Amino acid sequence: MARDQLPYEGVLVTAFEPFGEHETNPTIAAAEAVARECPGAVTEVLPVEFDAACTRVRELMDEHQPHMVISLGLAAGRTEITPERVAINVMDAPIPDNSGAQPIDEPVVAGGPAAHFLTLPNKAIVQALRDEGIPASLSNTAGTYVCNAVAYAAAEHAQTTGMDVRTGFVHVPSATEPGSDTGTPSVEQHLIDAAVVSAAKLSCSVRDGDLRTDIGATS
Ligand code: PCA
Repeated sequence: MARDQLPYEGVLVTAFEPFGEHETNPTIAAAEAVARECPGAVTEVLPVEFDAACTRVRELMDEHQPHMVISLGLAAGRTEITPERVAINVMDAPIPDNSGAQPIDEPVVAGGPAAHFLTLPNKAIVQALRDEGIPASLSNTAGTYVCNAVAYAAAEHAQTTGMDVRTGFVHVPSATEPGSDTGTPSVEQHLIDAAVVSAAKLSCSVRDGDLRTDIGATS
């Protein structure tokens, strides 16, 4: 007998381990929130290692054949939840990754295109989060560290395998530590969790295209 499909089957959400000077990574709790609130979604915490993380996201895609990949990363210093528009084919690491690797100006995929547009409904996500009172904006750069590499690897894998999947990336700010003021911009963890859950749910309801709204940037 065919098993009933759970509502969020086919959604893959990845988080990252802590890295660099960060003792925690708020994406882990956000992925746990997705696991709780989106039945059927697959979640996994990736190592902050260029090679291992890119390999693992490809394996997860092969294994689960998702229709949507939402990768999450910490962007300390940002003040808003920021879906990423694009991933570029370069690894230029300002600090070593958690395995000690520090590639400088190397491609994520040798011979791959310079960039991939990410295909989540990013503007619809930004609009929905703003409507919920959560600070959000569209980002035009995912940086050149492990997050960008994973976003690129997933998009490239989707294209080269012909998989019918939307791939995207959402950077989140540091989470506010209760009672502490570190001076780093931060958003409360429960809002980060709510934002990521909303992004996952919304992406499932907007299956094609995106909103056409003027939230681009002049610089
Ligand atoms: N943020 C880093 C890597 C892991 C993470 O959470 C980045 O933005 O590249």
